Amino acid sequence: MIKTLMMKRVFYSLMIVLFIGALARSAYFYTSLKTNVDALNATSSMIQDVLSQRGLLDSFTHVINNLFSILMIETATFFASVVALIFLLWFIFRLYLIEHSNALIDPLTGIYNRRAIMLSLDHEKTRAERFNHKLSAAVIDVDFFKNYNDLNGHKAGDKALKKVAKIVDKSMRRTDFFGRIGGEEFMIVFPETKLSDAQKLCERIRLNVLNADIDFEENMPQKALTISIGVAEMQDSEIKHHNSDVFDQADKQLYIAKLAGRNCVR
Ligand code: GH3
Ligand code: MG
Ligand code: MG
Repeated sequence: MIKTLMMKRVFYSLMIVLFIGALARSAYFYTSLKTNVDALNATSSMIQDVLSQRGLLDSFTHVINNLFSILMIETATFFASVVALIFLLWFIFRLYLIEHSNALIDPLTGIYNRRAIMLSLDHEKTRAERFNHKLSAAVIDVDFFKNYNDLNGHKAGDKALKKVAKIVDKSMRRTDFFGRIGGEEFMIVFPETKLSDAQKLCERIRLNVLNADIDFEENMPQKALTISIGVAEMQDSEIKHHNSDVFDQADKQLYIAKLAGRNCVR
């Protein structure tokens, strides 16, 4: 009985202690929360007070506006730089293309210049040697062209040279290379072509020039502007000993064509 009473007293005492503890804890929590909220409110109203003071808010807005303007200017500058860079790259690329074509194209006729056609010949010689293929070349010379110039003037001579180059270019296969080696002389490189085939192609080219309508050709002694062509095929000895190249051989053949009376293929 006494034990039960004692137990009850301990229980009630414990409950009272717990109740007082919880009350004290709640009071502490309430007080600290209230203090924090008050502090926050005080801070916020202080900021508002500071900002709403005359001039301060204005200068704050001004600073924000300035920052925004700077951002806009920087963005615009960035895009302008990108556009300028793209334009510059395009310009450099165009210059490169012009320089590149100037280095390889003859300005009068628009076909390969001497440098380009000689490079093509060298390249094709190496290929022919490597794969054991045939290779032929032709040298073309306009007949009595000094005569044509003397009769019709240098300007008409230029025009006639352009026309001859155009006719030859149109008469060729797309796999062949054609260039002006200087003055009124041209060269064709025929990859993978034996001598007899190259001669047939050259005969067709000669006829096309003979039959074309070229200004003032009726004033020429032979009543037409004609070409002579020397053709040669690359020889094994040339590959092995690097002597007398196909170009020299074609040039010799051209000389023979001239001696044979011009307007012919040899
Ligand atoms: P051949 O039949 O023996 O070849 O006689 P040709 O008169 O054609 O040969 P020649 O070498 O005596 O004269 C070549 C002429 O080609 C002389 C030169 O005035 C002319 N010529 C060379 N290059 C040009 C050019 O770019 N434009 C013009 N209009 N004439 C040129
Ligand atoms: Mg000549
Ligand atoms: Mg000539």
